[in-house]
Amino acid sequence: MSFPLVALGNPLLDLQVDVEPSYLEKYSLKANDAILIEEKHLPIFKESLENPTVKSIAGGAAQNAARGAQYILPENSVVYFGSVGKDDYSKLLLEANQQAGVKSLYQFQDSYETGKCAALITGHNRSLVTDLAAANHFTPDHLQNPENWEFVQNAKFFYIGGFHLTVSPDAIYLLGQHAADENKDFSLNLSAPFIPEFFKDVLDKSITFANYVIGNETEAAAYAKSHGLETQDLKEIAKYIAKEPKVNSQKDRTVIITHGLEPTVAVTYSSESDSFVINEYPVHALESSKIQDTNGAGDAFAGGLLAGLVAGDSLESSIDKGQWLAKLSIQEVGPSFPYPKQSYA
Ligand code: 26A
Repeated sequence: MSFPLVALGNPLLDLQVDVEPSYLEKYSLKANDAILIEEKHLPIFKESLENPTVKSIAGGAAQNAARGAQYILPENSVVYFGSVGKDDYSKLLLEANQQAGVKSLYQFQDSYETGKCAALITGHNRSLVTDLAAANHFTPDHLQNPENWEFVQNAKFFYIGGFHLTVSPDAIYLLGQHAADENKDFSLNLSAPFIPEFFKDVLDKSITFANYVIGNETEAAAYAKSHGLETQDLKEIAKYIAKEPKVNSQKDRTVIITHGLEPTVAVTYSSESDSFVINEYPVHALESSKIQDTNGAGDAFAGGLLAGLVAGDSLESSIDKGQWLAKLSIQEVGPSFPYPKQSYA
C-alpha cells in the first residue's frame, strides 16, 4: 500500500544562527526551549537574517519527522499536511520535501507568509522562537477535500506534531476519530513544555485518540506539573499518560520518553490486563566533537521510530531506528539527514 503514514504539523522555515548566551539573556530565552513569538521577540528575525552565520533550512517539527521517516521507509510512504504562504519560503520547503520523497499536501494561504522559526544555537543547545504566520491558518476542511481525504483513508498510521495543538485541534480530532473508527495507529508528540503547560485540555483530548505518545524529559516534567502529579520519575509520568482515557479500546497505548544521553523510557499500558510493560533502551551516543547541532534531534528520533512502527518492527527495534536517525541528524546542519543515504543495519 502506498503512503501508509500521514503527518500533520506546522511547516516552518528555520533561520538557524549561532548566538552568544548574552543574546538569549537579552530576550529572556532559555538555551533549550521552543516558544511562540511575542511582541518583544520581533527583532529576532531581522537580526537573524543579518547574522553572518544564518542558514535557511527546512524545519517545522512534524515535517522534519516526516522527512526522517521517509529517509528510512520505501518510496511513497509519507504524506505531510500543513499550511504555508505562496512565497519563496514555501518553495524551499516543498523542494526539501520533494528531495526527501515526502508528498506535501499544503494548504496555501493568500494573505499570510510562510511561518518561520529562529533556531538560536549556543553550543549543543537550541532555542526555537516561532512565528507561525500561515501555519496558524490550517483548517480541517483542507483534510476533508476529497483529493486529500483519499490519502487519509488510504493511510494506516497518523503522526501529529504536538505544536499543531495550538493551531487546529479540530483537524487533530478529525484524524483521531478516523483512526479510532478504523482501528488505525495514531501518534502524537508532546513537542515542547509549553504544550502540556498551556494547552492541557486540547492535549488531554488529543491523547484519547493516541496509541503512541512521544516526548522528552522536559515535556514529561511539564506534563506532570500541569496534571498535578507529585512525581518527577519519567517511568511514573509515562505510566500515567499511558493509562489516560482512550477512545479505541482495541489498541494498547505506548508512551516513549527520550532523555538526552540517558536511556529512552517506554511504557505500554494494556487495559485488557490492567498491566504495564516498562522498558529502557540505550541511546546511540555520539562523541561530543562530532555534534554539529541538536536542532531537530527529537524530530529525527520520532521519524526513525515512526519508520519502524509503520514497517511493523518491534518497539525495541523501532526505538533503535529513532536513536540511529537522531545520531545521523545531529551531525548535519539543522533538522537534516546525510546524503547519499545511509542505511540502517
Ligand atoms: C508552534 N511552534 C512553536 C512550532 C515550532 C516548530 N514546529 C512547529 N511548531 N517551534 C519550533 N519548531 C520546529 O522544531 C524543529 C526542531 O525540533 C523548528 O522549525 C525546528 O525545525
